[in-house]
Amino acid sequence: MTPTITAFEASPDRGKGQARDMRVRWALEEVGQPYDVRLLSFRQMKEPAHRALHPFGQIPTYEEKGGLALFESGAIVLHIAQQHAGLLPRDAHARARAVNWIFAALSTVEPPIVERETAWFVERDKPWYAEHAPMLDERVRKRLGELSARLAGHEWLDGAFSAGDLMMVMVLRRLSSSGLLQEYPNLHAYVARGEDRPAFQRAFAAQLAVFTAAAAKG
Ligand SMILES: N[C@@H](CCC(=O)N[C@@H](CS)C(=O)NCC(=O)O)C(=O)O
Repeated sequence: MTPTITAFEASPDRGKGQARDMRVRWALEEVGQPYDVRLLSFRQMKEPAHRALHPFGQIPTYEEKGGLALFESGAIVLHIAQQHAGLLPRDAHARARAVNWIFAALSTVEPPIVERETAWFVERDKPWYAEHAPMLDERVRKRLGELSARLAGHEWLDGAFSAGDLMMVMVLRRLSSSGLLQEYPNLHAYVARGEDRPAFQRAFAAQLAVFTAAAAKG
């Protein structure tokens, strides 16, 4: 059975591929697994039918044969990578390290990026924002500097491209319009390498098509 994922009916990022269904789409494209998409409005995301799948009323979710339903982009990408060849190395240690990088992306690199983003959305008109913003930038820079040092001149984080890179590239892409990523040329090039992958391009085009159709409808 073709798995079904959920995504925004009209993504607030206007098709820039920042919504987290993009992580799942990219993983499915990398392993060559076709998928269906159920589009949801913000109202539908908070209704009981969707909350039965996602306790926090968010996207993405993932459903597959046998009744398995998952939420959390990290858990979904990991599941896809475990079910199909192509996103995790065969060697047990290398596989564990790739999983390690998924967690690093989500639990160590993403939080300061999201904190910075959230402050911009909800606090930028507040009197304290001008003082707070440089501190948030510094927290992001700390992680970028450390990650940049580890990546050094390598193509990917640990050998061949893996689900760990997929997640890290997706997390770093959140900084695309911030100018911060450009301060670390190897990370900037790393994200560009991820975005150049044909599977990324297919996933990006698919989510953009959803936004374009929604915009045309008005
Ligand atoms: N930790 C979750 C975060 C999910 C999340 O924040 N989803 C956003 C879209 S990218 C969402 O549904 N936002 C709407 C809302 O929270 O009401 C994951 O990685 O899947």
